[in-house]
Amino acid sequence: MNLRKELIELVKKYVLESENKEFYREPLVGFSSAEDPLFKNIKGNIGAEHLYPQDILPESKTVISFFIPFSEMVVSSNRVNEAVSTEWAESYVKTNALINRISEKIIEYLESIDIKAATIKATHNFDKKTLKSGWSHRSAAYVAGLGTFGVNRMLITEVGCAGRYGTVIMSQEISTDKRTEEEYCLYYKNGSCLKCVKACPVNALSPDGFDRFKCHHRLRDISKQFTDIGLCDVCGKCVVSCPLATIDK
Ligand code: B12
Repeated sequence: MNLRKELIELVKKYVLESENKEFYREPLVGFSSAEDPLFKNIKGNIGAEHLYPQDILPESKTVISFFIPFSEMVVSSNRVNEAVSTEWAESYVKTNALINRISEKIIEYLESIDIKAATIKATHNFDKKTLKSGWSHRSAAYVAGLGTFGVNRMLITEVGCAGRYGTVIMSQEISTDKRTEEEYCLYYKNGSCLKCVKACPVNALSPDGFDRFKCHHRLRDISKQFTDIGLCDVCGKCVVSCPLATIDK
């Protein structure tokens, strides 16, 4: 098997055999070049604090992005009313841990075959004042061809937008993925939908922008309900209201 296939299989195995496998569907993995000019666009878009792959791993050649999609069970549990479901909160905590574990396993494997690698935590790696991180997993996933952005600010993939992203950067060059031409978001496609905008309980979303401070305020309030589960600054109504939250391949 070649390295590309091995890495894809490794991610699938850890997700589909995880102790909470009922939370997930089959993951997606994409590869981009660490030299892709879009990494410069991301820095321009997000700000000077956003890192290049080379800032994280000086020898970086390839960026591995993976998406762990939530199961219909997790998504539909959070559609029921304005309250956030326990399953959504639990899947957040478990998936962040799973992303970090998978990333560490990939690094362990790559180092065992003399390839250097590094990762960035799944979340809680953002500046509390600006609410921006030094590494945007979903922007990297866009570069790796995993999807296109929606009005809800999620990266929408061929299997939907409900799920979470991880990144590993490695020193080995391998073939990269083509970016998708597909415009998934129905508003960007034909001006319809905007269900995410209507679903946001604090009106943080509009087709022209997103008030991340308003959103963060709600997430922090919600986290007080789930202290027994862990740090659950969650909501996800803009995700589960999207008709493309889950897509059957
Ligand atoms: C800080 C942060 C927040 C902040 C601010 C969010 C924001 N939109 O800015 C708060 C606390 C409010 C928040 C809320 C949520 N978050 Co959050 N958060 C992060 C974190 C840690 C950093 C994101 C960041 O730096 N944001 C700053 C903005 C400017 O960058 P960005 O949103 O990543 O990317 C934007 C730009 O790149 C831009 N863009 C515009 N044009 C173009 C063109 C090109 C070519 C490219 C490449 C990019 C691009 O589009 C992107 C989306 O707006 C990431 C984890 C990580 N390190 O990546 C998770 C992350 C973004 N969060 C996530 C989620 C799921 C949520 C919530 C649904 C909460 C929940 N789990 O219930 C809400 C949704 C809010 C929303 N609609 O965006 C997921 C998103 C998964 C997905 N399917 O896309 C992430 C990626 C975590 C993960 N590991 O999967 N979050």
